[in-house]
Amino acid sequence: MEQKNYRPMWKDLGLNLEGHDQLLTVLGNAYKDIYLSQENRPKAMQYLDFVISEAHGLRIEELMETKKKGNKVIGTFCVYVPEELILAVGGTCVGLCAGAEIGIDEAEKVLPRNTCALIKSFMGFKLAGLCPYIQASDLVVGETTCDGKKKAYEILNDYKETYVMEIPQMKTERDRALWRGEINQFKDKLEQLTGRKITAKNLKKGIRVANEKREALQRLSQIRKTVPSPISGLDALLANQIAFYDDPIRFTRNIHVLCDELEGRVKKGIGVAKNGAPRILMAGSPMALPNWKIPFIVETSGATVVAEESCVGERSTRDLVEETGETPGKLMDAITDRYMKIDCACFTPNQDRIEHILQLAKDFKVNGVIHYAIQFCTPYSVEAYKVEKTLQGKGIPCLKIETDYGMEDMGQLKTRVEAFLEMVGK
Ligand code: BJ8
Repeated sequence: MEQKNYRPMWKDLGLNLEGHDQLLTVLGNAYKDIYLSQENRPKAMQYLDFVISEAHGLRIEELMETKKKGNKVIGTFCVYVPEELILAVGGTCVGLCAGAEIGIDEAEKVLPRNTCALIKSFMGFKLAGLCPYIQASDLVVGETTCDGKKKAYEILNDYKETYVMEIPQMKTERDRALWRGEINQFKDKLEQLTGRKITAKNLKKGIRVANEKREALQRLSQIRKTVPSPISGLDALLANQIAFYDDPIRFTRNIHVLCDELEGRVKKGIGVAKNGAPRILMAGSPMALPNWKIPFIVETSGATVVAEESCVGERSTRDLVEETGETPGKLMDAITDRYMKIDCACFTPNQDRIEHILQLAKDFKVNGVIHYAIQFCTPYSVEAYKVEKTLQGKGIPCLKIETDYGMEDMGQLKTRVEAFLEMVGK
């Protein structure tokens, strides 16, 4: 099929066309090398391959179409932003580009060099004019999670209106009250932006759509508990990454098609890796699209990643919003409670996260845990100490990795991962 010419749309969006062409070439080649070279992929992955191939084309065209109808597009960087409220006003919530080493030179003009790669990436994408999602967004919603993000949003706001939600740092009743107030204020902001009221009816519908997406991803996660896993960690990670920007209803439907196929594989005992391949849990910082570096190293070294304890994974799909409330207030209470359960390392203390890691290690019958922190991410790299200590206490091997989005340390990381896999495989 001939590729449609999206250049006029990209030009209207104010993208840097030359840089954007280069970006698409690099990403296309990386996808071919990392994804399409995998053997024994489920057929239903073709849907996700298609979504990736049209991530800057058809999907952006869809966003522009919905905007023409008066609907708003809201860009986000964190799973704390409640998608349910955005859906309630007929909006679309999209995760913004933050997973590639792009526009770093531009980013480092406004940010210190020792800023985490995710933050440098989103700033770089914006300043270099390479992210069509931020260009298409009517509003960016940030959050006061880590210090780096919080301060970077002040700078981002000079280039794109950025509304910031205050996330508490602890989980006491007082913190819940603060977060409940933030949800209310966000509701007011959305109503003002769209001129539409949030009602019990549209909010219930928004909650259902977001819950259904989570349920589909939970089903996918559940299937990966099987030994051997019928899907690679790379493919499952891709599903979790695409969840942040595909149309939620279409995405949910297609994840169920994938799960049907995987359940068929399970019945026949078909796995993606050799029998006895080590099963690995990845824990830590989120892997935003197209950050595939560590799972690629792990899986090309003979192991399978069977779960992600991450916001691009279990942390954002584990909990549903209770749907029984009959007023907007009651439903927002339920949204507040659901989001208060997110165990981001920005919270203190954060014992729930340690418990979740132990539970996942048990449920997914893993041979070892790789703790991944994006370089210069203080919350996750500091918390790694407690994670490792607890796992060691339970006799579960743990490898701590800190890295950025660059490829320079691939060889060194591969050596460390291979040594770890050899150890856990014994
Ligand atoms: S709820 S994990 S998505 S904040 S990697 S920018 S923490 S220095 S991404 Fe996150 Fe929300 Fe938490 Fe999840 Fe800062 Fe660390 Fe960088 Fe991070």
